[in-house]
Amino acid sequence: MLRFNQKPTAELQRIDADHHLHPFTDTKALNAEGTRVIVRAKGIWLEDSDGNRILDGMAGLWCVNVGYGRDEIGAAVERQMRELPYYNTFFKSTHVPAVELADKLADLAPPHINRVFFCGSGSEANDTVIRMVRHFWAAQGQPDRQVIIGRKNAYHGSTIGGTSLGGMAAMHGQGGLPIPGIHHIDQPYWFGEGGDMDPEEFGIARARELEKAIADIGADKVAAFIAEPIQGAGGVVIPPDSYWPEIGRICKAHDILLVADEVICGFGRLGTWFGSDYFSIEPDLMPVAKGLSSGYQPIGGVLVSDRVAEGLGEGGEFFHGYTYSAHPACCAAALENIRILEDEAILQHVSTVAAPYLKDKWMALADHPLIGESRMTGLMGALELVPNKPDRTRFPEVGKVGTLCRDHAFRNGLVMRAVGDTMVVAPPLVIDRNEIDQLAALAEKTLDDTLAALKADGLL
Ligand code: PXG
Repeated sequence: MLRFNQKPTAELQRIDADHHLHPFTDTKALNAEGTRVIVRAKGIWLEDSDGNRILDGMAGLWCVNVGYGRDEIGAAVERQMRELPYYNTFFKSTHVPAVELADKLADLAPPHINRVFFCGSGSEANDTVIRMVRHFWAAQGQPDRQVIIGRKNAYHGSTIGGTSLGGMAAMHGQGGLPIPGIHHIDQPYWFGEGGDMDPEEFGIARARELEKAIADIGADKVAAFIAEPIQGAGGVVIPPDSYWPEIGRICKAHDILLVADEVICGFGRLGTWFGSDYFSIEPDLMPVAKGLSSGYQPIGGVLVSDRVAEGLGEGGEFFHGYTYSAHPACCAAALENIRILEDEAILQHVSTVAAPYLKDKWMALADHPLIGESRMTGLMGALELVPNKPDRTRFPEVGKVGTLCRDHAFRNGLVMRAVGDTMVVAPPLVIDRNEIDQLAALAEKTLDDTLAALKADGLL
């Protein structure tokens, strides 16, 4: 039992302000306002320390795929903790949960992917990607293939490697990133950047930026291209249908390794095991994390194609690994999580029930006067907030209205994320029809409240 469970909210907030530095936070501003204290959760519902029930439209941070309160996962972790709480997988050792999870992942991944390198998070997975693709090419006798091409506004994590691969300008602005040898091309974000182009034509144009970058840098210097099947943290950027096939063609034509960052899209979010299955992408590497354990334990990995695994094998020792690579308790959580996804047919629930039903309701929100576009694929959705519906222009101060809308959502008992002036949702995959009705109703009320507040302040 936690010693602090009985403390009042204000005291928890004070102690938190005194001692806890939060991720991605302006600490001074947060401490002036006070944190929200979440005490428990069940299914898709959070409860805060004041007893409020909140619908978690973000599945934690895009990760609690099987929903909260799954005692089976806790029990599996406890069993493993009693049996073998820790052992490493360095120095000629392995353990049962690592063997079993690796076998399972090879089963779920596309046929040409049969190996996994384990780590503790999505960021570590992407740091592994950088080291792995560069070493792979060196082992092939092409040590000059070092450049990795990513995309602007992509998110691949917050370590130095992850931040560098990602295309978040604000993150690069702190601490002199990206590291050398990373190049960024534009994203396939039609609503924000498509101009007068038709979406499919725009998809091809953005994919061809990869071909141009390869030509400019020289194919003999490019190691890999990395992208999320659907950009999550960037604002649920769903590429036009033309985009991924053209990217695939370009990577093959120039023998560039294709890395599909599956940290959000993996493990059922699009109703398939991987986003790559949904878009028919043929990746060489797939970093995974989040939904692998539904966030119950911190675990990530890089799923590796036969070609890359065998190529690496020619390079002698790969000097890379983490103390917690294949942590036994985390592997046990992931295995139990995957068992739940399979036994409860949760992917089928997403593809045949939850995603189509939520998409219907979500697309109807496009009629709201504040919404310029609504989009949804699988259980990843976005709403573009605009001041003037027909012409796709944005509010002058990016993020102000998004933040206002997010605050109204919380007040209404709904977690939605604001990415600038784009509202995003990615609920737990187990959300049922009745809960989808509630999510949509809360989102609509939130838009009405935001519109009323903007009018009251003379901003519209
Ligand atoms: N790749 C992708 C595609 C991600 O979305 C990471 C890698 C890094 O994973 P770790 O486990 O190191 O955090 C992510 C993480 C947000 C938000 O606010 C998104 C993420 C993390 C934190 C916040 O949308 N995605």
